[in-house]
Amino acid sequence: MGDQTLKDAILSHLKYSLGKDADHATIYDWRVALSLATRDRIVDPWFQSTRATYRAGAKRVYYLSMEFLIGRLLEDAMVNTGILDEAKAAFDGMGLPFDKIIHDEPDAALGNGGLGRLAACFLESLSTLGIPAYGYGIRYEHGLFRQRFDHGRQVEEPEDWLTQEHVWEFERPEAAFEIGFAGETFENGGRTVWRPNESVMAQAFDTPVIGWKGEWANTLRLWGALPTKVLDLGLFNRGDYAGAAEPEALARTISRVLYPDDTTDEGKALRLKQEYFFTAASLRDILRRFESEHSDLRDLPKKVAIQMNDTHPAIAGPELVRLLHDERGLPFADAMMVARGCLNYTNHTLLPEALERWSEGLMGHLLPRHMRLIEMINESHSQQYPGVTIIEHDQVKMGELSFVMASKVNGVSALHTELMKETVFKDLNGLHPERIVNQTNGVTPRRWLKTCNPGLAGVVTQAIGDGWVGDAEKLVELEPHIADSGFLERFTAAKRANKETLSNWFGTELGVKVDPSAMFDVQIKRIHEYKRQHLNILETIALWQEMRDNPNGDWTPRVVVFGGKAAPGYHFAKDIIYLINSVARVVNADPITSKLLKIVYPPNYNVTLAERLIPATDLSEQISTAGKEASGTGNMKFALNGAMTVGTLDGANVEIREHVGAENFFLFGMTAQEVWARREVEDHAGQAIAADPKLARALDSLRNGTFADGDHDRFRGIADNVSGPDYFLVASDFSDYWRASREADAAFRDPARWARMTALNTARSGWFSSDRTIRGYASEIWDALPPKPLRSI
Ligand code: 26V
Repeated sequence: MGDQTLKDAILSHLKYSLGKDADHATIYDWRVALSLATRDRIVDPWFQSTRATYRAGAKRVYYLSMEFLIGRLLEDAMVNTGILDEAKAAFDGMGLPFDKIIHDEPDAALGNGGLGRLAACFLESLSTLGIPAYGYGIRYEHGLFRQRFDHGRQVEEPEDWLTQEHVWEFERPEAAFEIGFAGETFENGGRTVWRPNESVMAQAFDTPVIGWKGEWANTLRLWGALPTKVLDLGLFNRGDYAGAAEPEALARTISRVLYPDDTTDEGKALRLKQEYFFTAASLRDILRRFESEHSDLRDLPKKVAIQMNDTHPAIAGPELVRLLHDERGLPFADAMMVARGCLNYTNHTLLPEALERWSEGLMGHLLPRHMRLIEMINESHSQQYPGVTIIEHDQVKMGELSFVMASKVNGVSALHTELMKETVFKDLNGLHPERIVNQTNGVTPRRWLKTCNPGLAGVVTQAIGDGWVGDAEKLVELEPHIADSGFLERFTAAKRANKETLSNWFGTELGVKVDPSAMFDVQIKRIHEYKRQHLNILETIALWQEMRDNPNGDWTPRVVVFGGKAAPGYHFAKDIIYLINSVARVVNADPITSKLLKIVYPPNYNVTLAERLIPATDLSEQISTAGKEASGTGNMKFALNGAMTVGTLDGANVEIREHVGAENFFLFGMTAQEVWARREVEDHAGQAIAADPKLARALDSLRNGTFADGDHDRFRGIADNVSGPDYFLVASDFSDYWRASREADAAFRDPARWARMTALNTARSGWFSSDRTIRGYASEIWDALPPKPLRSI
C-alpha cells in the first residue's frame, strides 16, 4: 500500500480482490473496490488505537445495544479519513459516475429508529474523541423491513442487506463463545452450576469505526449466531437430511431478524434469547480481555464501563454476577458490587407499553439460574431499601432490574430525566437520589451536516473555517456573519440548491411535481400516535380546505413531506399512513390548489433518505404530545441544517428552543403538566372541536368520504379516536398548532427574516453534537479518558 495513490489502490482492489478488469467492472465492482481502498486507510489507525489503549492500560467503554442504525458507511468513512475529494477526482478522471457508485451501497438498518441511530452517532463520537470503546450488538441478517405502499397501504418486505458482501466487516472465527439456554442448575462443591440443554455459538464480526480526521478507530463487534454442531450426524446417517439440518436453522434464527416493533413489548421468547445471546457473548469477551491484562477481578470497575442502551441488555446484571460468583468464585455480595461498579443504564422511553417485562415462567425456563439470581438481587435490594420490587405480578420488570444493577441511570433530555424521577422511577429515585443523571442526546455533525449537506457545510466553512467539524460549538462563530447579507445569500442559496435537488428527485422517483420555492415542511420518524402524524395531516387537510375556499388568498405554498414506518402489528399507525397517502392522492390532483399545496410520502424512510430530506427542509415538525418523546434527535439534525422547528415543549425541543432562542422557534401546545390536567377534563376533545370549526370540518372530511375513494368508513376510526378518547390530545392542541403554522407561513414570506432565523438555528445548534454528549457520559458516568491526545481536536 504505502504511498500508493488512492486511484491505484482502487484499481488494484478491482483486479486482485474482485478479479475484475476495469473495462468490464460494474457499479457494484467499483463501489466494493473503493470501499476496500478506503477500509485500507482505516486499518492502521485502528491497530494503533488498540495498541495505545493497551499500552496506557486505559479504561474501555462498552456500549451494549440491541440496535445500531448505521446506514451507509462509505461516504462517511471517506469524509473522516479526508479522501473524499481525491476519490471523486479519481472517478471523474475515469469518466465514472461517483454519486451512483456511492449510492449503490445498501443502507445497514440494524435498528428501528432513534435509539439505534443514537448508538451509531455515539460510536462515531467515541472514535472522534479517541475514547477506547467497543459497540456490541447483533449481526442481524435482515434489518428493519422494507416499506412499500400498495394503494396507499403499508406493505412490509424482508430486508436483505447481507446478500451482498458486507465489505466493512472482518469475520473473527476465533472470537466465538458458546451461549446456553434452558436446562437445569445444581450445586457442586459449594458453587451453583448451570447446565443448559440447548446452545448456540456467538461469533464475532468486527467493523472499524473511524473518527473525524482518521486518527482513532474503535470497533463495532456484532455477534452472529451459528450452530454448535452443523449437522445432526445420527439423523443424517439415517437419511433424514432435513431433520439433520435443523439444529443449524434453529441456531441461526437467533440473529436472523431485527424485531420491528419499538412500541409494544410482546414478551416473545426469541427476543429474550436475542437479548441474552448478545449480552452474554459481550460479557464473556469483556472478561476475557480484562483477564488477559489483569488478575484482580475487583479492579474490573476501574478498567471497564458498560453502558446498557435501554433495558434490552438488562440481563447483563444477573449474567455478570453469575460469571463472577458462580464461575469465578467471588462472594455474592462482592460480585454484586463489582457488577454494579461496571454497569450503567440509559432509559429511552417512559411509554408504559414499551417498558420491558418478562414473565417469571419464560425467564425461569430459558434462564433458570438468572431467574434465581434476579430473586436474590431483589431480596438483597429490598432488605436494604424496602418498598420497591423488581418482580411484580409474576413478571420481571427490566427497568427496575437495570436501575438497581447500575451505578448511574440516565435520561436523554432534561425534561425526560425530570419525568423519570417523577414517574416511572419515582420510588427508586427516592431511595437512590444521586443515581439518575441527565445526558441530553446529540448527533454527529460529520454525517449530519458535513457529509449530508456539503453545500451548506461549504458556506459555513467559508465563513468560519472548518474547526466546527471537530468542535461543533464553534458554529456560534457564524453569528457575526449573520449581519452580512452576502453570507445570508450564500446560506439561502445552498438551501435552495438542496430543495431543487430534492424536487427533481420527487419528480423522477415519485412522479410528484413540486415547486422548490414553496416551504418544505417535513415530518420524518416512526409512525406513532404520540408523535402525532395525524395532527399534522389534519392541519394539512384544514389548510387545503381553507385554500380551496379562497385560492387567491395570501397563502404560503407548502410541500408537506412525511416519512416513516409503522410497526407491522400497529394498526392505528398503519391507518395513519393510509390516511396520509389518501389525502395526498386527492390534494395532489386538485387543480384549484395545485400551486399552493402538495403532499409527498416517499416509501421506505431510512438513514439514507433522512440524509436526502433534512438538508432540503425549511420547517421541521416536532409535534409530539408533551411528556411522551424522550428526546428526539431528528429535531437536532434539522436545526443544525438550518431548518426552523414547529414544535411542542417535549424532549430535547425544550433545550433546542433555549439554545436557538424562543424567537427562532415556532412553539405551540400544552406542557406536560397541562397535558395531565387536560386529560381529566370531561370531553376535552369534544370541547376543542366545538371551539374550532376548521378542526370540525377537517374531521368531517374523514367521515364523509372526501378521501375514501368510495369506502366511507375507511377513516372513521381515526376521526372517532380524535373526537372521543383522544389520549394524545390531538384535538386540544389543534388550534394552537394551526396558529404556529400560520406564523411560520408569515415568517417564510419575509425571506430576509427567514434567512436570519434559519442561519441562527445552525449557528446555535453546535451544542447538540454527540461529541458533547459523549464528553458528558465520559466524565459523569464512565470516568473514561482518551489515552493519547489527538492532534486534530
Ligand atoms: C423498545 C422496545 C420495546 C420492547 C420490544 C422491542 C423494542 C425495541 C426498541 C425499543 C426502544 C424504544 C425506545 C426508543 O427508541 N426511544 C427513542 O430514543 C431516542 C434516543 O434516545 C430518543 O431520541 C427518542 O425520543 C425515543 O423515542
